[in-house]
Amino acid sequence: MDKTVYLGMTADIMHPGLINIITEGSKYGKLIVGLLTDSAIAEHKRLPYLTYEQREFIVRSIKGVHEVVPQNEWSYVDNLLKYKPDYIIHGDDWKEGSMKKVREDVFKVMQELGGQIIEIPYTKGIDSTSLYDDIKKIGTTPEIRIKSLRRLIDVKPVVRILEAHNGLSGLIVEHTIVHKNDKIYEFDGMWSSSLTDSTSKGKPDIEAVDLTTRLQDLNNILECTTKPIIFDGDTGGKCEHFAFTVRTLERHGISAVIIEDKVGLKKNSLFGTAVEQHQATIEEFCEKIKTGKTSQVTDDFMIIARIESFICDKDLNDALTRARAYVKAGADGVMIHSKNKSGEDVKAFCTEFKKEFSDIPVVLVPTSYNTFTESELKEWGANIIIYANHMLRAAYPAMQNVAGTILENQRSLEADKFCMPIKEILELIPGTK
Ligand code: SPV
Ligand code: MG
Repeated sequence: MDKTVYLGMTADIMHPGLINIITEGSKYGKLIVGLLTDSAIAEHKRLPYLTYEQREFIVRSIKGVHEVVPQNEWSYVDNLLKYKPDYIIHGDDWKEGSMKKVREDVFKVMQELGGQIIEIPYTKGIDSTSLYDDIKKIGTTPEIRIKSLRRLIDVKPVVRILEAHNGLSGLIVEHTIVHKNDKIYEFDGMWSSSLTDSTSKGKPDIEAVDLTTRLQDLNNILECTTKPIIFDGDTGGKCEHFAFTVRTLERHGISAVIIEDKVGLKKNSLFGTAVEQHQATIEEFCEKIKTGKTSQVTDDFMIIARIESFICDKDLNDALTRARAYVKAGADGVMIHSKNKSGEDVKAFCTEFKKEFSDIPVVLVPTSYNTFTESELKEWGANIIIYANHMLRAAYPAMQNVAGTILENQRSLEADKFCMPIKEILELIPGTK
């Protein structure tokens, strides 16, 4: 009987190293490629550029591949137990780093199964991580960027978004990575916040900064990042204007707009009832959602309805009634907002809403109820979590401190320890030299 060989791979960007390992593996028997699904990859690496179906089509056509099967987990264990291969083949690069634990588990299972492990020298000089980095430098297209938010919602337990208000903060969201417990944590995308866009221009958050002005900052972010962007559309303005806003955002490759059900002079929600805030009627807000949905050109763009009932001191019933109407009007998701620290109102909403609409994404902005972790919010029913203002709030005290230190000392020596070294700031942005 023919021997079988198992090879796990993502196979997003094809390169000689992958063909080499396929050729080597097929020398030992029938090669089964365990192709990692998007959800298997999502918590460990960036989502592949190609969909599972596209990757499967490519791999299945490569000489030496006998069969392609889905690998639904980052760990090989389940598939090894299922397919019981005589061999597993892997590059020897997994001896170190984040794949070490995966390798240990493979050794245990293969020992139980009486199979063998073939480790071949890793093909130097070319690998998908450095190819990814090269592609990242080139950037992305509006079409790919728009689609990426829906793909992330589909495969990630929760989509993690951080506010960015200029190119530099966008770069931080794009590149910050934390390695913890054999996993890689990074932000999935950016929030273009009305609060931080206005504040960074010295203006109040009252829709005084117009779309054209906000697009200038957004363009800088688009220029140096590839991750999806969710745009804070405030109230969406007049229906007639919202139709243009939707198309403009779409053309720029923005994945979603969130509009809030307020009317009149909009004030920031975190003031709560300390300022006058008025909610739109259900009918008028539904009209706006419908206008947006009929205006968009692609199927990918999302219009998310933000419910301000708790901000305006209304109850759960009001929030749920609105949510039902907004979904019926075509909203692709809902955001429920609150400034209550306990999180109880938001949790109750999520629980009830998800009973009726398990497939409609829920967005949370846990600025006030910030004691809850992402996995707790996910348990409530959150699909997207937005850290809505933290980059600007972090930057301002740092700048204020430096300004004060210079004034106190009448020179900048003492402030230097709070500043990035000149050499580092000069080299911060690739391509500066
Ligand atoms: C923003 O970031 O501008 C928001 C979220 O709309 S909040 O400030 O919490 O209202
Ligand atoms: Mg806002």
